[in-house]
Parts: sequence; C-alpha cells; structure tokens
Amino acid sequence: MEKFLEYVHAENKVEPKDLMPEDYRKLLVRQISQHAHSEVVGMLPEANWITRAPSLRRKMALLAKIQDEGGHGLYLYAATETLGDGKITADRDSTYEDMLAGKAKYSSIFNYPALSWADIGAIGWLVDGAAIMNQVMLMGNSYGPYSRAMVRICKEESFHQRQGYEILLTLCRGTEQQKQLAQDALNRFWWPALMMFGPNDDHSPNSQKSMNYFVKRESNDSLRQRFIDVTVPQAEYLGLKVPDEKLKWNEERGHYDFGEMPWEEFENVLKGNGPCNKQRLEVKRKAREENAWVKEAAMAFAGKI
Ligand code: BYC
Repeated sequence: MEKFLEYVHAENKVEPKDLMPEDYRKLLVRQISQHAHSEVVGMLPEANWITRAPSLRRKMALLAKIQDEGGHGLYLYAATETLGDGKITADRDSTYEDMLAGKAKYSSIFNYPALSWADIGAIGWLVDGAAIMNQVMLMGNSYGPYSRAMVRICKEESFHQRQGYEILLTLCRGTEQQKQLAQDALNRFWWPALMMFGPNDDHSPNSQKSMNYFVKRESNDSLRQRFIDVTVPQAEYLGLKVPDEKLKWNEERGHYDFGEMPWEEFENVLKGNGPCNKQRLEVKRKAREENAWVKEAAMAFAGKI
C-alpha cells in the first residue's frame, strides 16, 4: 500500500493491468460509472428540445452536443470496464443495470426539467461550466484511462459551455420577454448547478480516500467556490441577476461570499424524489427494452466476424 501511494503521489498513472488496492478499484468503478450514467441521462433534458430549437443552426449545434454526450458515456463505460477483475464487476451491462435499479447514482442536475429554450442555454453555460470545472481537476487523476478520457471530454465540454452562453447572450440582447426567459432559467438552474459539486467537504464521506489516492485532486467546496468566482462576472455581462441575496465580493478572501445551499433539496433529489427522477429512469428502462433487438443484432454480427 505504501508503495502504491508513493507511486501515485509522484504523479504516476496507474494502468489497467497494474496491481492496485481493492478499495482504489472500487472507488474508481463507483465514480467513473456514475460519471458515465450522468452523461447518458444528461442527454434527456436536452433531447426534449431538438425538435423545438429556434433555427437550423441551433438544432445542429444541439444535436452535436447531445451526440458528444453519448460519446462521453461510451469512453467512460469503456474506462470503467478496464477495472473489472473477477472479484469486482465493472462490465457495462451490470453497471448500467445498477443505475436503472436506482442503486447507482447519476448527477442530481439531470433530475430537473428543461422548461424553455433558455434552459438549454443555462444547461450549456452552467451545467457544462460546472462539469468542466470538475473535469479539468479530474484530468490529473491517477488512473490512466480515466485521466485520458477527461482530457478529450474537456475539449468538447468547452464547446458545449460556449454554445450555451451564446444562446443566453442572444436572448439577453433580444426583447424584454426573451431576457426574462434567460433570467428565469438562471433562477432555476443556479442552485442545482452548485449542487453538482457534491456535499460540503465536512459531509463528503468519499473525499478523504479519493484525495489520498489522487483521484479527486481538489475538494467539493473549493471547486464550487471557483465556479462561483468565474460565473458571477459572466452573469453580470449578460445583465442577469444571480438569485442569491447573500452573494457579495469579499475583498479580504478574494472570493465571493454566498448563501446557504438548499441541502434539503439536494438530499431529496439524491433519494430519488427530484422533479424528474422517476421519469428519467423510466425513459431509460423503456429504451433498453425497446432497443434490445439492436444490441442482439450487433452482438450476432460481431460473433460472425
Ligand atoms: N449528484 O463523498 P461525496 C455532464 C453523491 S455530466 C448525485 O462528495 P465523491 C453533462 C456521491 O456520488 C458530468 N450524487 O462523493 C452531461 C456519493 O454517493 P455514493 C457529471 C452526488 O464521489 C450531459 C455521495 O453523494 N460529472 O457534464 O467524493 C449534459 C457523497 O458525496 C452528487 C461527474 O460525474 C451530485 N451532484 O464526490 C450536460 C464527475 N454529489 O457514490 C453535462 C465525476 C455527490 O457514495 N464525479 N453525490 O453513493 C465526481 O467528481 C465526484 O463523484 C463528485 C462527488 C464530485 C460528484
């Protein structure tokens, strides 16, 4: 164990066939598979707007973004699969099954609906923005396949973030009504986006181990603060008001102070009682059933070559 820690603390990457502690393997299977689930469930709120995008250009960009997310899911399920060792199962079918059964989590943010076109902007700007903040940190994680997947994913996420911000910029420069749509989207997505970073550090049961193994390289609270610090000026540029009365620049700290997170809501969403939890899983279960023949055909074809 000491040697393993020495190895990762020297910024070396662990590769699939290397010896690794069992709890390291388990931690990675949990986190990477949940990350994969987030990508594929995250396609749903946006998919709802493909047919209603306001122009062909917007439709093409949204389709490309959603397709990227399916691809991110694929890299991440593939990275998870490298961790199966006979004792710990990590194959795609079983990790996916755990998600459908409600045993494995996916990001809380995807249990909120996308009610207006402005929400698609807010998802790109805030949700992908928060995801980048977290994933840039994860590029430095100690597991080679996960770290390399993050490098590629981050490049695509920055396109997603910019397309979202551009949607809101266009709305904010439009009519009063359009600007109001953007403000409503910010009001609804601000706190859920901050919750993406997870519980406060002193309520985060996995953090200590994860940081020690160089999987997480920065704490939940530290990333959340950085996200707020970079995002508030972006909201100001749009001419929008962040829905937090306690938000204030603190000269001494060099950071924004902000209000208490709605932790009760966070807990509730994690327990499966958010606005769309049931709907999201239902859609995924139905898709699995209805599309089973595609998988069967692909497997039969693969068996022939
Ligand atoms: N939602 O001890 P903690 C995207 C869980 S998708 C749900 O701090 P950890 C995109 C946590 O799993 C990007 N659950 O955990 C896609 C743990 O439960 P378990 C998604 C959450 O792992 C489509 C428990 O709470 N990004 O970009 O040290 C369209 C205690 O937490 C949440 C990732 O998945 C949450 N928000 O830290 C648009 C990043 N927060 O597993 C965009 C990868 C916490 O013990 N994951 N929990 O039952 C991570 O970096 C870390 O897992 C977290 C949590 C920072 C999320």
